[in-house]
Amino acid sequence: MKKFFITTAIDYPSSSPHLGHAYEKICADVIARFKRLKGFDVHFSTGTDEHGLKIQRSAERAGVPPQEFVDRVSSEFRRMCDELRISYNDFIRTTERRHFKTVRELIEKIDRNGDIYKGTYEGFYCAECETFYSEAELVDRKCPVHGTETEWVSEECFFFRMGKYKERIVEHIKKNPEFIEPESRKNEILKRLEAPLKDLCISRTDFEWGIPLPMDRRHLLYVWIDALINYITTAGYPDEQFSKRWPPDLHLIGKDISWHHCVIWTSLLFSLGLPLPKKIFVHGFITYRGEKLSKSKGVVLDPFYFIHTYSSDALRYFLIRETSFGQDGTFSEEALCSRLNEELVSTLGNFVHRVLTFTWNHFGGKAPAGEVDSKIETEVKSRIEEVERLLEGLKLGQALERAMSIAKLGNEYFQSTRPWEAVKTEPKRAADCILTCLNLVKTLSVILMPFLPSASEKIAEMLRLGVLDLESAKRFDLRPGHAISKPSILFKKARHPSPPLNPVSLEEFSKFDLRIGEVQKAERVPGSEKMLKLEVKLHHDLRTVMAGIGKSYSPEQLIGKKVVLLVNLKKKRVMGVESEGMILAAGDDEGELSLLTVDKPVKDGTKVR
Ligand code: ME8
Repeated sequence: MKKFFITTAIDYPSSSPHLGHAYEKICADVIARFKRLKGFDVHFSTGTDEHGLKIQRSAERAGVPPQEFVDRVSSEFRRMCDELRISYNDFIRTTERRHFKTVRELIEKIDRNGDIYKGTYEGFYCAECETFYSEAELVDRKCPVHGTETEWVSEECFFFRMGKYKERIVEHIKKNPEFIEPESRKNEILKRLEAPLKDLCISRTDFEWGIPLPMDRRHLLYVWIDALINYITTAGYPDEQFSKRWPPDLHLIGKDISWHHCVIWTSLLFSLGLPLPKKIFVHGFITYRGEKLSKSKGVVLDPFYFIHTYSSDALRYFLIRETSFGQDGTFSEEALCSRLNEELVSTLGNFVHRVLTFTWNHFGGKAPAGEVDSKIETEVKSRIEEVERLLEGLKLGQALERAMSIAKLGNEYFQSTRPWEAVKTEPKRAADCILTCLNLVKTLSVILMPFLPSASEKIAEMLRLGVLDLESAKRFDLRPGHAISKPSILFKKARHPSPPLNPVSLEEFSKFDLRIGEVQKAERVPGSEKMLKLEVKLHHDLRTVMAGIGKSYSPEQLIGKKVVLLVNLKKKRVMGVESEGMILAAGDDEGELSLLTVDKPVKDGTKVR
């Protein structure tokens, strides 16, 4: 079996994961799942980068010991991967024993090779990206990546002789055009390599949270060296499996860390005498309203919110389909919602549901005795081959578009063959159509697996099929008589998020007279499930208020409740009753409502401000 070893960056668990982290893991997962479908023995690693100044400071701010801090935050990263259905084989944490062992052995080896020496470092350091900068690299004396203040460092440290590998690195990049992709990123690296390559400071003595150097335990290893070595640890070093897995076929990383991988990592591997990765693919950034995601700027997109609101498949679909892999991509909840409703619900979900319910209702849940349409079979085979080519070339968005075009083709074919009419007049034509469509659905369950694992599994279950490989997706071999399960819905339509309203001034807000009142009486309004007629006591008057909360509250539950009432709303007749205000509740029209109330005793009639 051919092997495929793919890695993502390991994330800093200095704060909760954001959508950029999710994006990278999803892209890697699409590739890993595709390779498995093609029969490769895949090792897919991801994890967290847990040492260094940035983590130490985050733990201090949280007031907990660093180990306790990283245990907690790393588990959030892992949960994010699990909820996104990331099919990693190893979730590596750099605070694990196995990693310490590898790091120590390899540092000793580099030292024995004569590539480590003691000296004095003077320069700038950005703790946000854990990177050293020369004065010339700073922008307005700030970090060129984060725009934050850097720190002046002047201390005795150990150096790695990175400079001596410069010519070999340049030669390797030039001789192997597929080593760094996309091309623009490769050119950036080559351009930077035109300047002299300095040796790298690889130790610090002014913090505590890291791996001590074997040759002098007062020095802690520079966190990037510690982090990069994770790829060797996860490959199983020094066990036998290491030699089978090494080198990585693909390192997937973001554009801010290409130098660390293409230059620092490459020179470390040269020093260690290990083969280089076959490819470093540099992806772009997910941005929001034109801004970088950044906790300090308050631009944080929480992946859990999108997974729980729209499903992990919908988020995966959106991020892959909306971006061009290798370039930056813009996130918008509105656009996510549209793609879910228009493409996953109306195209894919609709096609699968139509075919399976038709089979269930008209053919007793079994594939009918018909013949498959060979033109459709040939067309689907060629589209799958196209998806395969695009995925091999890491054109993830285009590959997904082509895979979804098979569902579109299915809908068009179903619509033009009109089996709902043919079943009465030309039963053979209806049987041919449904058998062809069932095979199309089978194809989709396989080809969509890398992108939409949950939906694909659900389709395969409804078709009562086991795990299939890519070759089987190209064959229309689902035969007459094959029994399916009762169909169910694949994707639910989502409501569009409410757009933010125009800003209001305090003066405008103060026009709303909101008061606390107590519900004295409550009764249902005949003929309506939703409407309740309430009597609400304010300071010295009693208001009759009609409230559409009858599906979430019974009249009995409301007696004695303190509610928030808009008292200066114009009077309005509702179902024959004059309503003198409106009570406030959270939720939408159709879902569960929750009344706004107060959490301390407050006199009736008190103003809400
Ligand atoms: O750099 N969009 O960790 P990290 C897309 N620990 N990707 C993004 C992104 C965004 N908005 N923001 C960050 C580190 N990333 C190191 C890696 S590897 C040996 C050590 C990507 O948590 C970023 O480019 O800052 C990187 O690939 C990954 O998320 C982790 O970033």
